[in-house]
Amino acid sequence: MMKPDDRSNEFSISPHYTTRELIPENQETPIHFLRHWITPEDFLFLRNHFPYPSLKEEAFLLPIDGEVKQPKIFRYGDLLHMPSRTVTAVLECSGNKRAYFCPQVYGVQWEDGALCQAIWKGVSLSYLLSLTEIADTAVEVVFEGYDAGKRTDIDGVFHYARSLPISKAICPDTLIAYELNGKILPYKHGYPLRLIVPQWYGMAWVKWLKRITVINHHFTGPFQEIDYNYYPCKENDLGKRPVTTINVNSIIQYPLDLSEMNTGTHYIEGLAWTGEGIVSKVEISTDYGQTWHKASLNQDLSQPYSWVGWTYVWMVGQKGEYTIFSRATDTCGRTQPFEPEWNRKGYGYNGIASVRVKIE
Ligand SMILES: Nc1nc2c(c(=O)[nH]1)N[C@H]1C(S)=C(S)[C@@H](COP(=O)(O)O)O[C@H]1N2
Ligand SMILES: [Mo]
Repeated sequence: MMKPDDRSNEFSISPHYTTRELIPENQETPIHFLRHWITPEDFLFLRNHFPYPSLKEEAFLLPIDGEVKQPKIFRYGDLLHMPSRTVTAVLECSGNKRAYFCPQVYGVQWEDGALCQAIWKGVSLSYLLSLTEIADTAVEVVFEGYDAGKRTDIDGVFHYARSLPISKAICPDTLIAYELNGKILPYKHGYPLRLIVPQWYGMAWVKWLKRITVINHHFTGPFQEIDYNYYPCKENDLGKRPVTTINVNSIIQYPLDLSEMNTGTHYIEGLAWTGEGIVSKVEISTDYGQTWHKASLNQDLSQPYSWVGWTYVWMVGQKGEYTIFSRATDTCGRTQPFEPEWNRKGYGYNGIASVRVKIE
């Protein structure tokens, strides 16, 4: 017979020990909180596959070994004194906007707020690799995090781990970061050390770095080979390809969806970003895409990996219900499509953004 207190026992380990600490923390940022050029720490989204790791002293040692001529263990304190590099870069989860896929897909139902822009400071990974010297046999670099746990699909306990091809690993702006927005990297964002991979979706930006291993083959960990691949077919794995660079994308931040507004002049505002080249134009339509009008890009603060704010002055005299579309294009000629490619795990959504407004 079930005792009435059976369930409460689960939680009686400590009065503060609830399931909240056992499940990974995932939180998005309402897009009207993303109105700063640099997202303040308190407004950063959080994406975790496992509960937060507890860090011991080893977390301040970073080994680099494998296919290198001089394996080394770098101390956190030494990294702080090496030549530093700073990048302003967009961080977007590849599952951002997943909730908008039709038909719907399983996974964290992110709307548009798994996105931020921050200033990341650290040491170029290429600098560290120049000290360890990469062997000719090297193919990829694997980054393992301290967090670990079980998965729902395969047995075993896994650390969060991802790889980069050598070509991306040695980009000068691929960083081992120790600072975010001018302060010590916050614990929830990977303290003490985290990988920064500008232009790639967030899954590549491994937090709580435990070790870096150069390997002579393709890495096949589950966060590389199962997750973070586009599977365009529902029934099989045909067309499978890895998720890498960020798709060209935009959001409308003003007005918010389903706003009521007066006739007159309105400043439609939002953000646009891309992972290849830079954003070359943003266009707005208020007639379901029949006509498009260029928004002005506020490029004063622009940097190679940053988002760009845009504004479109809309003069509306006619009362009624409208849908406003925004569509960004980048210098590589990529444009947001009406229908992004559906894929089973719901990555890379970049369909034209829209909000509905009522003019009264
Ligand atoms: N160690 C570790 N690194 C990780 C993850 C993780 O679960 N564990 N999640 C990744 C994913 S999918 C994203 S989108 C970003 C989110 O970074 P944030 O939580 O700092 O916003 O971290 C990446 N790095
Ligand atoms: Mo992500």
